[in-house]
Amino acid sequence: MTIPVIDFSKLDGEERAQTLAQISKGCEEWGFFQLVNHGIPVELLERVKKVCAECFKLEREEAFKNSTPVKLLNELAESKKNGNSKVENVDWEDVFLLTDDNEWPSNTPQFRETMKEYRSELKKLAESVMEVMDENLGLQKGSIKKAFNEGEGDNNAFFGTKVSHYPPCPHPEMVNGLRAHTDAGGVILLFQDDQVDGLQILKDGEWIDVSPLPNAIVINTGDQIEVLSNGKYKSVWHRVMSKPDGNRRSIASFYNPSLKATIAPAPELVEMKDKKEMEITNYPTFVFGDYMNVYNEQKFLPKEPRFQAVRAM
Ligand SMILES: O=C(O)CCC(=O)C(=O)O
Ligand SMILES: [Fe+2]
Repeated sequence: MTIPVIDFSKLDGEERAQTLAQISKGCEEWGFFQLVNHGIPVELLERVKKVCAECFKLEREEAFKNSTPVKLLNELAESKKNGNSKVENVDWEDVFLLTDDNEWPSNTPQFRETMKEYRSELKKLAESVMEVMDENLGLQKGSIKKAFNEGEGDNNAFFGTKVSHYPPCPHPEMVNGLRAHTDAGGVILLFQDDQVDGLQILKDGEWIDVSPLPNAIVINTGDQIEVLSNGKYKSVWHRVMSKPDGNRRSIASFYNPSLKATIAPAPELVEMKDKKEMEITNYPTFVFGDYMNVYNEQKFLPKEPRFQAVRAM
């Protein structure tokens, strides 16, 4: 079993209907799919790989060697009684976040320019993907973007880019690269390593590899798209395995609601469902910032209690 691979350029031609159907299936049955011919220039992707690899070497690697996961893993490996145990509550991952207004790594040549350009392209791709979701869900064009941008005052949707490296791990059986979770936000666009795998999704009770496909962008939907679509598009559990060889790079960009946005199932989808099934929606209405407060405490737990917690607020 492999996650769907979809040629995004075919949306513009004779095969538009089939492509919309493939994306619909990717969203409904998988929650994850890979896009090829997505319009991001390969030349830009090559520069992104280069500056991120250089940035890790120059500005991150040394600190990772002294990081908490490395210390905890060493302690466990050296202790006599490790048995089958695992290091708890940490991930074998080096991470930093790029947003429009935080501090970026500044010592790697071309890093800032390249990643600014990359983020601007990825944001456009996110908006195109959301428009396809609007269309497939039978919503007005721009509905998802509008829902994410609502709220008073500073009402912009949040677009963040998380640059991760998963360095080679001496005891992969003792620590996760990233523990299993569903993503909190909206649409996630992942540019993963060409060579080193490790990402897996849970499908019908089985963990499936998201195998590297050079220069593809992996799309997945977070908890907010599940709510907005009234459960038609489920956010899917995924995790990253640590590996003995290779330093895996992954760059995840998140198009998330503004913290002030009110998120709820789209009324169109609730009405249709009610008429057909005479059933009230299972999803709450809440402010996204409240959801994030819960998520930050419960990221690695099931999402249902998160929905219950914000319903009660
Ligand atoms: O590194 C990856 O492949 C996935 C990262 C991820 O799931 C996340 O940052 O939420
Ligand atoms: Fe994730």
